[in-house]
Amino acid sequence: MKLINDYPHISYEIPILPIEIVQKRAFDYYQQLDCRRTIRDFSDKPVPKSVIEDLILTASSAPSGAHKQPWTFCAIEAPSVKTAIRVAAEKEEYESYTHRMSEQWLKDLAPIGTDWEKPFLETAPWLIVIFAQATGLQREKHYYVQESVGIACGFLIAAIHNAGLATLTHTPSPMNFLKTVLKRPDNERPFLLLPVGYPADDVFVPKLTRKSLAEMAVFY
Ligand code: IYR
Repeated sequence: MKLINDYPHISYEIPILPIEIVQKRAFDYYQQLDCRRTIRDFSDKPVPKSVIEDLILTASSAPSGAHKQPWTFCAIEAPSVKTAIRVAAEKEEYESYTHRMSEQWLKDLAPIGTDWEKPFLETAPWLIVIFAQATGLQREKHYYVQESVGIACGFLIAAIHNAGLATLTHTPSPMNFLKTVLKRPDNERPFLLLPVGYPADDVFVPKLTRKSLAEMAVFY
């Protein structure tokens, strides 16, 4: 233990693995995450609350600006709350799909096959709504809020996949209704909604390819 600016710092070590093991783990994790797909049809098969708690704890291990941890995870299994969210989300999504989204946007979404109907908001056993805290409850400064919460959501999506469950990054727009339905305080802004559960039987996903390394990475 030593003090830096009068704050305690503890010694930290990660095991130094043989390079063959590092290579294998890097490749295996790529393969594992590369199997992840967004699904839109969920089974109602239950998922224990303890699993959701562990997934949220994993998300909350993400780095954040000045370690302010500017996130709130609202986990919903109550059918009445899920129904309230579905009704409000579909109202907004209907407006978006019929009036607000541009021709180009609708064209870009056509291969994915989305529409304004969001049955997964009631079918999935859990919804996790992630809120970003613009400040603390007493207006304390928070830093890099979007980046921090985005990283935490990335951890969460990876953890959900690793656990053998599925999710979907749902961003109803506008999504301020989530703040009302979930009675969140003024410092919080809705960031993302993730239904969590098992895929329905016979799920289909768009036939997509991912960019090659050469298309999306530059080495110097
Ligand atoms: N939020 C809408 C529309 C939507 C937008 C994008 I960009 C997507 O990649 C998928 C959907 C919806 O959830 O349907």
